[in-house]
Amino acid sequence: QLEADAYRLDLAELLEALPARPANAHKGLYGTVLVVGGDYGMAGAVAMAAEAALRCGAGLVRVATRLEHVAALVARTPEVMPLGVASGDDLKPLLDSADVVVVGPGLGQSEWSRFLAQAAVASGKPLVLDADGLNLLAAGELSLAGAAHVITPHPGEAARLLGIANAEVQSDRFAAASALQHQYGGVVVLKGNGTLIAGGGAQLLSDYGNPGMATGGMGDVLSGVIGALLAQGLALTEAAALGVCLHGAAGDLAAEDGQRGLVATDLIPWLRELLE
Ligand code: NPW
Ligand code: AMP
Ligand code: MG
Repeated sequence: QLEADAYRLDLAELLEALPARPANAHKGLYGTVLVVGGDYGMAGAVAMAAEAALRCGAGLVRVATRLEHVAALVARTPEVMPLGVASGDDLKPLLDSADVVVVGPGLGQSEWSRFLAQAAVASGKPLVLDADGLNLLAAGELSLAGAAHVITPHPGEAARLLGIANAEVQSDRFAAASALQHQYGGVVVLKGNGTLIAGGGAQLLSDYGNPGMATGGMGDVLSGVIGALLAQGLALTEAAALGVCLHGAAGDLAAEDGQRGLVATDLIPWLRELLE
């Protein structure tokens, strides 16, 4: 049934979309990704998205998060440029300097979260909307009209966005992905066992990935991967398709040491390896 309904993606073919780096390359060629999120209790989500973005070749990666989380982020990954922000106004200069904005990893749904997400959407920059960015969208707090975007719901988030039960999403994932694309436009990545990518035309299917990936933080890594590919100039569908396959294939390589106990950061070194 799957083969009849969607085009099955091949990682090696998709990787051809990423050109080799010229000898005179500089970081400005590879874009600036801004990750917005990391409310209290979820600082790790932005750390994972940012590190994944760096390991997928973004030129610069900034993070807008709670001030209290900045020191820990720098200590873990000094290449990441985190800044504490208190409001949408604080976010403006970071948005101005970004080529792509990843909104949602660990963002929460507080007033702080809402103001940051609204400022990010208003910036007009290409967006990857995940996690609490999607919850705010489902709650009617954001309007995506006009912004180029990739949304990356897991089935629970997709159910909230569509106002249906989780089981209903899972009973016909093709229909759910297509309903999301009609409702929200842009490119939809419906995550899970057999991730679907819907961008208006035919649906694409990635069968990379494994049940070892059913653990916290996996989706946060994916949002950073797709953000980095967009920042390097890939089109929305291309970045979503390559990002999903790269992430799944990294999960498969990491799972060679065992699925149980696999963690999201285990994927990160494999991302780089696969991109060579
Ligand atoms: P159930 O239980 O089956 O009814 P939530 P979250 C469903 C941050 N994180 N197939 C499932 O529903 C994120 O970035 C931070 C079927 C499940 O209970 C977010 O900002 C981390 N159902 C925030 O936490 C690490 C599926 O959705 C429910 C499904 C909340 O995100 C963790 C859970 O989803 C996390 O990433 C599937 N394949 N997948 C950190 N270290 O900082 C999910 N569901 O309620 O949206 O919560 O995904 O944990
Ligand atoms: P999230 O729920 O946002 O952390 O995202 C989980 C990530 O792991 C998504 O990219 C899923 O497609 C992937 N994943 C989780 N469980 C599985 C599974 N059983 N098979 C394949 N991929 C999975
Ligand atoms: Mg998630």
